[in-house]
Amino acid sequence: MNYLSINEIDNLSEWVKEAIDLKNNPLKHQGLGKNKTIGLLFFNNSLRTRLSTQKAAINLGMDPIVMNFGSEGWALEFEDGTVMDQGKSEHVKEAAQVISQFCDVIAIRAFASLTDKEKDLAEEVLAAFVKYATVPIVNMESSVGHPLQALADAITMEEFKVSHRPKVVLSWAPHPKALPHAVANSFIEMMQKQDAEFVITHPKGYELNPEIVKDSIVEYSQEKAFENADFIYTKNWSSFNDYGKVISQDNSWMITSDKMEKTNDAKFMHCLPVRRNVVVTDEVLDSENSIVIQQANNRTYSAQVVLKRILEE
Ligand code: SN0
Repeated sequence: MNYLSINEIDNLSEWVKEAIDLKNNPLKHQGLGKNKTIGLLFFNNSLRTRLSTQKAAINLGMDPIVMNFGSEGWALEFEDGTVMDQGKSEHVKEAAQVISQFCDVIAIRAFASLTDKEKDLAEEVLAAFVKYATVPIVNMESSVGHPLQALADAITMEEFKVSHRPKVVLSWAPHPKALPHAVANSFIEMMQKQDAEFVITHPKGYELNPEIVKDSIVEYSQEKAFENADFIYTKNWSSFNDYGKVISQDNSWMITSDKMEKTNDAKFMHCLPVRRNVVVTDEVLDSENSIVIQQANNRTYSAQVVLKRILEE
């Protein structure tokens, strides 16, 4: 079993329940991963993903080993048939097979380039490891998705929801840099598996991939979207149509207390890292209703339920 996208989850409520059980008793399956190694490969920065995935592995008795390709690994070539006379030292074909001999599971973080839409949509890095590795692969944020984050989000909403069918709003917010679509994509795919009133809100021009949004509701008025919301999930992303571009930094989209007051006492969520007073004000982020720290804690249990299922196979 690989964990490449949210679509790997057959029964979301069962996975969430299992994660909450693991949270209550994290060391229960400590024998499961004995003498098993997980290799965490990073092509990009990480705080939560790196530490929570290691923590999850340790809770299951596994030994994590970590490699940073950005700074320490050989620059990898992903294309077939290339003449490797430029900067790339090693082909993923060898690298993935070699790493598979050292590891029982390989987890990979490789963000979208945001320059080559076609390669990003084809999941160039993740797909190459799936093709050439001989062990299960876990996605720790690829160009298209961040399914460990979305599963942690589902766990968090289960813990904090006050109504059976909450109103959940995914709101774009401004950011100085061009950010990937992965977190928003997986959150949408996860919400499509939930019984909830789900609304996406963003300025015109920030439409996400229609193949992911499908028939989820898009409301261009942030104010209208926030009415009666139980959860405000905030995330910046760059334009998908004008691929990878920052087309607006409209700070009237920043999450403020005034806006939160229009909701049904909504909880504030964000995957972190978050830019204070750009994406969200200090006041909201430091408020009682902000659950970003609890949300980050659930990263351990989302990773743990995934690794447990892989080990059990
Ligand atoms: C990443 C993203 O996909 O948006 C990772 C989120 C888990 N976020 C960033 O790269 C933020 C970087 C910044 O400078 O604020």
